[in-house]
Amino acid sequence: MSEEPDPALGNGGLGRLASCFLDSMATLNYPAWGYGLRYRYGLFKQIITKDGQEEVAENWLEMGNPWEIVRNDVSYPVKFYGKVVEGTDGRKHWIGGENIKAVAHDVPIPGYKTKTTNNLRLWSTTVPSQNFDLGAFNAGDHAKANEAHLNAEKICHVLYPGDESSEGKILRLKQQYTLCSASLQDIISRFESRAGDSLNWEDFPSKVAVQMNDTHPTLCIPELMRILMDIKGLSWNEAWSITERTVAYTNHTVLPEALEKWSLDIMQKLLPRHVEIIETIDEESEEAPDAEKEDPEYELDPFAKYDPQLPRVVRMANLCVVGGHSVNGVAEIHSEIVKQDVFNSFYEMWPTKFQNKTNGVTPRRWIRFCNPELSAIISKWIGSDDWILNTDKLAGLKKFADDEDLQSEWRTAKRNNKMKVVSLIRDKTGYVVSPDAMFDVQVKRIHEYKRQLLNILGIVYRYKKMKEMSAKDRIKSFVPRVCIFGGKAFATYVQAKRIVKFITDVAATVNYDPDIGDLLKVVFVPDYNVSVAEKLIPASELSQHISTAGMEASGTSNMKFAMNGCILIGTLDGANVEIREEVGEENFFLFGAHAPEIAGLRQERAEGKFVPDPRFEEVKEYVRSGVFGTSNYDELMGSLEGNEGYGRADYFLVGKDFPSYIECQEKVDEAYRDQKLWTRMSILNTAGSPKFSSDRTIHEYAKDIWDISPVIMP
Ligand code: 4GP
Repeated sequence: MSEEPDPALGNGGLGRLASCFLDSMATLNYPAWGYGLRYRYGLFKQIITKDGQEEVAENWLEMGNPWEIVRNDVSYPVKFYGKVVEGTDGRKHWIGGENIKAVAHDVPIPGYKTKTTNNLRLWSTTVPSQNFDLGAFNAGDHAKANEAHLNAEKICHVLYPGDESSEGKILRLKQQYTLCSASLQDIISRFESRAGDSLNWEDFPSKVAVQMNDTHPTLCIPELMRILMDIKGLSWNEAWSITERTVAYTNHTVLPEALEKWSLDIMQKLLPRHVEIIETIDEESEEAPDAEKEDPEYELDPFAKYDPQLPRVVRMANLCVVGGHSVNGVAEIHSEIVKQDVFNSFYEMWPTKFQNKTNGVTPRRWIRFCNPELSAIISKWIGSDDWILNTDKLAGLKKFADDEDLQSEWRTAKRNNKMKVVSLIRDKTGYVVSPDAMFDVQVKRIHEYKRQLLNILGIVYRYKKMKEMSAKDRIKSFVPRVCIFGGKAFATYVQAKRIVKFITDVAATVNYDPDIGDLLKVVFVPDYNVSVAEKLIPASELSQHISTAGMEASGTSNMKFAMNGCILIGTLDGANVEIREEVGEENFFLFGAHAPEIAGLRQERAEGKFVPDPRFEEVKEYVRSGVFGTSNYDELMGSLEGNEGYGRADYFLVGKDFPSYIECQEKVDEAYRDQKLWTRMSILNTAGSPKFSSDRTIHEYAKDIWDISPVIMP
């Protein structure tokens, strides 16, 4: 039974990666802190109804949080709006405006088998005490008296508040600035108190490294500049040199719509001093060598307009690249795309800034904790549990991959884990599934580029073929499968929500079809989160990582599945490429177009030159015939065709990859029929996963970007 809810502090791979990093940094004794916001409510709790996904508030703090220590003694002022004036001292002063207070909540992060415990410091927001309007309150105007409170507290109300309205946009920018300002003030105050009388700002970059996890903390750059110049009295050149050597940037996505752009108007009002600083950074960066190359205005100018009709925007990722000393992608293929495509002009100008840091996951949570039975088997066959701290030891399983005793223990552990998921599925969906079927899983945020639609259309194709056969042929031709989905669609992402609804409709038809029985079940597990992942991953036999090549930066669940002896079906994308190299090509089911082909294929598609496979046409027609209920799937199917009104024609190339996907799925069935072969492949996935420990990743960040060494407390 679970005693407490998951912390609702993240949305997907980005936040979960940070959690793995915290575990590794503490375990490896690196002196490191994590910073974030203490959201009162998470993204949302997902409920699945007959209409698809519904969102309700995720009140994870309802029963309190026993793991945090409220630090009322650690708080910092944060300002918004106001104006900038020049003081008699020649410094800029940011005055007036709205003033709030960020209060620290500390979450201790103990390392594994070490005394080191690091800190995750989360900020909540409130008003400075003198801001409570006691006069208004006593005069009966309670709303007015509480206004400042509400304004301050709503900053940390929810993770990723809707940002379609301008209020929503302002709130998000306030969140980002609060995180940057409070965290930097905290870092600086620690630096000053440790330096004592020998304070020298030049030492700052050798004592502090700030790693920006995506663009949300970009404001660290102008904020550090502001503090150093306006408060500490340094010159522009001094402050810039310190900032640039302190800050580094990790890019986690190449999707243009996910690269943040902030309206200059909003930023100007909310953070007037920061806009002055960004403008100066912009002017200075234009003087960088070779800036005239290509289209420097467009590429380099953080203010560059996408369209002269649109208001000016600040492109946060560009600012990160200009202001940081290091830029990294999160898997080899992704880091190449970052250099050759997304930030190519910058790369040509500063080639040495760019690096790769392939993601990793912590083996403590993602094997030892979530899969105790498999862990015991691994320790027994390797001869110790050292692998928990040194995943290289997992390679020791390779030599036993065909050993019948290991194989039998391995299968028993998988079967026991599957039994737990049978119960979970029954509890959460009411569906009864067989533990003898293959568990085929796709769990991740619902997004068109991740192509849950390809998976479900493959299932529909399978179902149609089953229906066309006699009972005898059906049993001969198909391996029984339980196809499991999980993941949240962002509340305003209409197409993703259609996909959720479609999956649940297919489930409702297939699961009650007496012709099919246990040969095929489809399940959408509601409210996917870390706790659900901890159960599903150890029980999975096949997992799907089937994004359009070039679009998934890395993926991290692919690593967790491989570690737990699950075999992957996937495209050559993100970390799949490296996983396949490590576990061996014969232990990975590969299909689909490759990244360098994608642009050409899209062009072909747009020009109407694409000839769809008849099996793809057949499956769409079947869906449209109404087999899966009364819903009209015109928009969904139309998006695969680019019919008028449905936008870009199959931008994610579901149609192009469909034939190779279903053919690959036939190979999966074939391999699964040979349980010895399958178990060997499974063992070799675990044995081939040492590289994907976040310990390896963190050692690389420490050495190549932060220049820090482990510190063992006496
Ligand atoms: C995710 C990427 O989509 C995923 O490929 C990657 O593994 C993960 O970051 C960690 O690097 N990005 C996000 C996001 O979650 O919000 O951009």
